[in-house]
Amino acid sequence: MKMSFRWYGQGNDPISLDDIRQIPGVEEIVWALHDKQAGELWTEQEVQKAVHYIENHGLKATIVESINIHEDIKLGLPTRDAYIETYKESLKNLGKNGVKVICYNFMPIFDWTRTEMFHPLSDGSTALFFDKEKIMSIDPQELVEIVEKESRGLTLPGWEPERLIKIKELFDAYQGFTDDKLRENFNYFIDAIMPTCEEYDIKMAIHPDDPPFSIFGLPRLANSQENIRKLLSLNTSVYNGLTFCTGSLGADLNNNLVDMLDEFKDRVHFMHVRNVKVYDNGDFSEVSHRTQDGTVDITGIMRTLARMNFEGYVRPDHGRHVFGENETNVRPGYGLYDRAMGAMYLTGCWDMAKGL
Ligand code: CS2
Ligand code: MN
Repeated sequence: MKMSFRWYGQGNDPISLDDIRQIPGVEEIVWALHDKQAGELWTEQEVQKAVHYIENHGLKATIVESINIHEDIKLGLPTRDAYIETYKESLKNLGKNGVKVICYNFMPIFDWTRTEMFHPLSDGSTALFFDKEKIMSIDPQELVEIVEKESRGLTLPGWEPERLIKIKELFDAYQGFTDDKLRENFNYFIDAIMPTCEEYDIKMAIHPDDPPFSIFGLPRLANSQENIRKLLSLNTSVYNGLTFCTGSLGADLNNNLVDMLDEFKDRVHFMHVRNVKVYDNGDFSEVSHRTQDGTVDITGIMRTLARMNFEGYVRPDHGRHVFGENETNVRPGYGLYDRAMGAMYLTGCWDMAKGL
C-alpha cells in the first residue's frame, strides 16, 4: 500500500506540507483545485503548478480528490455532453502530469452529510456526528443552515456556497428520480470517459454514498454490496473503479466490509480507512481510527489488505479534533493530529500483518 494524506492546498489549508511530511510513511498527497466549480476545466498550467508545489516538498501528487461531477451529468440533461467533454479535458491534463487516480462521487446535490461538526466525545475531543432522526425530520434548507453555521467559515468539499444557493431548484429537478435513472446516467458518463482514462492511464475511483442510505428522498448508487456490484459491472474496465471508504460504508451495519473488500479488490484503487461508531437508533459518531473505538473492523480491513498485497493508495479519513484543535480554525474532520495518529495506526496494522 501507499500511504497518503489529504491536503486542501496552499493558502486554503491551515496545515502545511512540511507538517504532513513528518508523518512516518506518508509519501503521497491527495489534492484538488478546491476553487474550481463542478463543470469547470482544470487547465494544464494550473495542474502543473499544483503538482510542482507538492513535489517540491518531497511528496507525490498522484491522487486527486475530487473533480466534482456537474449536476447536469447526474440528471442526464442535454447539456451533459459539453460537461463530459470538459471533464475529459481535465483528465488529460492530469494524466499528462502523472496523476493516476481520481476519487469522485455521484451523489445528487450533497456530498457527505452530518448534523454536527464538533460533537463532544467522552475523552474531551470533538468529532463529526450524524443524528438520524434529526435528518429525517428537517428539510434540506435547514441542513444547509446547520452546515454553514458549524463550518466556521471554511468551505467544505461538496458544500460550496455557489452550489447551495440552488438547493430548491435542484430538489425540484430530482423529483421522482429513481436509483435506476441515476445509475443510467452514471453509465452514460463512465462509458464516455473510459477511453480517455485508458489512454492517459488514469483510474476513476467512485466514493461510496455518505450516509449509505437515502436522505431527503434522494436516490443512492454506491451504498451496498449489491449496488456497488452493479456499478462496477456496468463498465468492466479496471479504470472504472472504487474508493473503498470504510467510514461511509460502515455507517450501515448491514454492510460486511471485509466481505465487500474481498469481492471488489481488483477494482479498489483507493482506500479511505476510518472508524465510526453506529448506535442502535441509527445515529453515528466519528471516532478515532482504532478498531476498539467504533463499529468498523479496522484491523480486519488492514489484515485483508495485507493478505491481498494491496498496491493501491490508502489514506486516513476524517479525524477527531484533538489537542486543542477544536479552538482553532480547524476544518471539520481534517485536523492534523488525529489523522496523523490514524495514519500511524494503519501503518502499524499493516506492518504487523506483514510480519515486518
Ligand atoms: C470525503 C468526501 O470528506 C469526506 O467525507 O470523503 O468529501 C469525498 O471527498 C467525496 O465524497 C468524493 O468526491
Ligand atoms: Mn471517505
